[in-house]
Amino acid sequence: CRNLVLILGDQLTPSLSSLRAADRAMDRVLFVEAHEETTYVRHHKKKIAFVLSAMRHFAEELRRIGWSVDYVKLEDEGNTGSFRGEVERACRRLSPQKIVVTEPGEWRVLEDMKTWQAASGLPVDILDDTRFLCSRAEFRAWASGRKQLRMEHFYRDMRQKTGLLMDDGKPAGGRWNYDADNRKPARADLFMPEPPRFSPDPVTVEVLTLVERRFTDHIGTLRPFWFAVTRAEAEKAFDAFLDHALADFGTYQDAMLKGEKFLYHAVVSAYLNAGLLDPLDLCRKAVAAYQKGAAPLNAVEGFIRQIIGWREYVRGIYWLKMPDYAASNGLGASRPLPDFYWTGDTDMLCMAEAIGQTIGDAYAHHIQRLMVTGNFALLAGIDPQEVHEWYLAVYADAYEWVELPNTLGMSQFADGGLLASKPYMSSGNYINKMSDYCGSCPYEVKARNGADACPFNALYWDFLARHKQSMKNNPRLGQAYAVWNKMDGEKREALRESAAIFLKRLDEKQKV
Ligand code: FAD
Ligand code: DLZ
Ligand code: SF4
Repeated sequence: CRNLVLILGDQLTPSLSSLRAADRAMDRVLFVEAHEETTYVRHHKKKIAFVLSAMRHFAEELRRIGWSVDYVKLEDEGNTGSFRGEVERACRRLSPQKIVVTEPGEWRVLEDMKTWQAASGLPVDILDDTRFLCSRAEFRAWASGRKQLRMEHFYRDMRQKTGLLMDDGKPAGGRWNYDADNRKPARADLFMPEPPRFSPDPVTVEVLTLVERRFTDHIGTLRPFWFAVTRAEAEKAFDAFLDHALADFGTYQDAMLKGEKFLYHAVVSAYLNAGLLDPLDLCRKAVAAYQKGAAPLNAVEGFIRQIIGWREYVRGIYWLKMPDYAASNGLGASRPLPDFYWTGDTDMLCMAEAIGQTIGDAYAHHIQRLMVTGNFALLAGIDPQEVHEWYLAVYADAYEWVELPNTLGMSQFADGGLLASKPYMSSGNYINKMSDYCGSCPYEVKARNGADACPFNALYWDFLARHKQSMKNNPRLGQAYAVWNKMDGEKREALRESAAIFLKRLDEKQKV
């Protein structure tokens, strides 16, 4: 063949830059199921099954429209288990003149790709990933010379750039942000839309059998497997969100309810990140729903902010700050990740719910990730590297470019406040306000200290006390420190002692 075009498991997009640069008649497309990719963290079984099945379906789709495709399955004879090994093997087989790839989503893979030219003696073209609205170079230009890299400023530029919800250069409705109308707790008797479930076809069934056999020691329940694995199915899932959930997306964005995994969330991140859905297309459809009166502005603005704002912004930060970013540990946290993150075996009901559904479906919504599992790890001083590996492994939507800044920056405040102006942390009070968990929890959310008290309470104050030196001047923590400073000494001592007892139990691996 003329060129060898390698497509990665999160590049399943017909308009991918490498495919656009290729010629059906002369070039060969290569897909590789790589042992290294399936195990560089111990991904959730459903995540592996999703990626492999979606890859196989996409390869078939390309074949159908006339591409020549080489597809190396995980257990094919001779599979070397790595991208590099398989590219070398394909070069020997096909004698291409050039290797063409779209830049990968992870730094480690890009570094590897940079060595391929020397190793193979062939030119390697690494093309921009044009599926993002803001290229790496554009983000770098946006960031240069700024003292603070605030998402809100970036987001406004992206609104201008895309014209989404803009009227003559001004934000629709007169404001950029409608969060004041959002973030209400939900009631359990509300109508809850469920994301559509797709039955595994023979291709998926084969993958499920493979995953079941090969990845027994990975986290997660494999069946029932209900994810979309093709573009057509993913589009159906998004249409269902538009029809049944978008209108209430904003209002209940931060709510949590027992047994309700999805509430009014879109549940499309795995599809978006793998390339089955296009971010701008989703935003345009959401805006169209607003324009025809099917969804209010607070919902639609909130939704597009997550995609053209947060999603693009964290990617920009990732590429701007890697590789040093991955090692950041600004708070010096070093406690090992408790085992119950892998099993859900804890009395804390909020944690058991978030972890339990994560094990079941490789999904938890944003506030569960940020204010339950993330909040706990932050307050308990868990080593951010271990927290990062956990988030990267357990969620079907997790790739380092999006997971790392969310975990180290937004959730663990390990990057020294680059991404978030204050740590996202709370006592049990916030969880109680936003959920119905606490009523069924053996811990008492209103109690501040003592064996039965909600652990988040003492840990919250203990965290503030531990980090007083570095955080007391943060204006956004002024109120919390004012309360702490006014508290009488005995109360403070009792809180710190309660936290110490809890952390000791954690360290001794007692059930908490
Ligand atoms: P919705 O709530 O319906 O939002 C719609 C879309 O907006 C999402 O599909 C997603 O593409 C985008 N989005 C929303 N918030 C963010 C965000 N903070 N960063 C980037 N995109 C966002 N998201 C991932 O895609 N992959 C990850 O590995 C990941 N790791 C996270 C780790 C932590 C500690 C935290 C706090 C958040 C993480 N997020 C991650 C962001 C967010 O939690 C998920 O995108 C969201 O829960 C996906 O569910 P959904 O599709 O129902 O999203
Ligand atoms: C996540 C993942 C998994 C589990 N397996 C594969 C695989 O076998 N082959 C592949 O091409 N990609 C896989 N992926 C996605 C890659 O890890 C992803 O493309 C890189 O991390 C870059 O984002
Ligand atoms: Fe979580 Fe505390 Fe509420 Fe229990 S009482 S569910 S531990 S916030």
